[in-house]
Amino acid sequence: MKIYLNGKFVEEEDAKVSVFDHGLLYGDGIFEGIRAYDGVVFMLKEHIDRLYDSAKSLCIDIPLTKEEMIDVVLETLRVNNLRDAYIRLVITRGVGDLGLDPRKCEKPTIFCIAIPMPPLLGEDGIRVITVSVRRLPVDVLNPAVKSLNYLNSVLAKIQANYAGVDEAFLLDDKGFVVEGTGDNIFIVKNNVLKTPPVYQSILKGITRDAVIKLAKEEGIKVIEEPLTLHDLYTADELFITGTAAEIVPVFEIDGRVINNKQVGEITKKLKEKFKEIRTKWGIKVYDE
Ligand code: PXG
Repeated sequence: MKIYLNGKFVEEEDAKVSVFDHGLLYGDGIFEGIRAYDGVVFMLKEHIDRLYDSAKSLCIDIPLTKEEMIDVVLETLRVNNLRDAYIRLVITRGVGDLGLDPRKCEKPTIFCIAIPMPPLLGEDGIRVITVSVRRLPVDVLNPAVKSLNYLNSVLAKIQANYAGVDEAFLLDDKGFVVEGTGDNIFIVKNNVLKTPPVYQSILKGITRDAVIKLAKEEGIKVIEEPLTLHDLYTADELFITGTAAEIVPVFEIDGRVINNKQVGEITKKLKEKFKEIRTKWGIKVYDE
């Protein structure tokens, strides 16, 4: 496996970063998780736009243009001969000293990894619990910034692991359900698709955006509004979306069974539609 690291492709064993890198020392950096399906990088432009927005927010000056960054992703797939892959693109503040002042870091560290990876949570319905760890409020550390600080999600995942379930849902500081550790949440109630709005503490998921667009194309009404646990417990259908997990139905939440542990009609439709567009909405890796 060849990995892009600061302008070069190197073998995995040579893909090393400094112990003085502020990405490692402080979680000071940003990333994207991206997928390629049959030689097309799904919504790559949207991922790159979100990456540069995260960078702007954290005052990280990426020394590549967006077009050059797109080429880094495409080239990483080409040198590894991959058509289907999960891609991790990471930018850190760079190498500095043992103080957290970012002015000590001269240039960002950039790396890109591409590996074959099946859907993260499998293909079946999953079990989730709501955990006591809350999502960070927007005025503390805005979850819209896809930063290398994922401790909030890691702590939530630890609670899910301890409870023996597949995923954790987090509430915001007001008690509304906002998202999973690495995924957005949707419910279906009376044929209406509902999901938390971006003004709540959430990451504006690329898969979330695609699902909303697909639903609208199918004539399904979509409402972005704050959701309570009661809304989830009494939903007709419940599912999560994310690049790593894709679209995954939830069969059980906090012990409440959803839709008799069957994949709901709207979830099924959206999964089918997603399969159709995932090789179309994106950028081609190879000339064919
Ligand atoms: N919310 C959060 C907090 C995320 O981290 C999503 C939603 C979904 O966004 P996309 O754009 O992927 O539809 C994410 C995705 C993992 C993992 O291991 C998840 C993410 C990143 C890295 C790993 O599940 N983020």
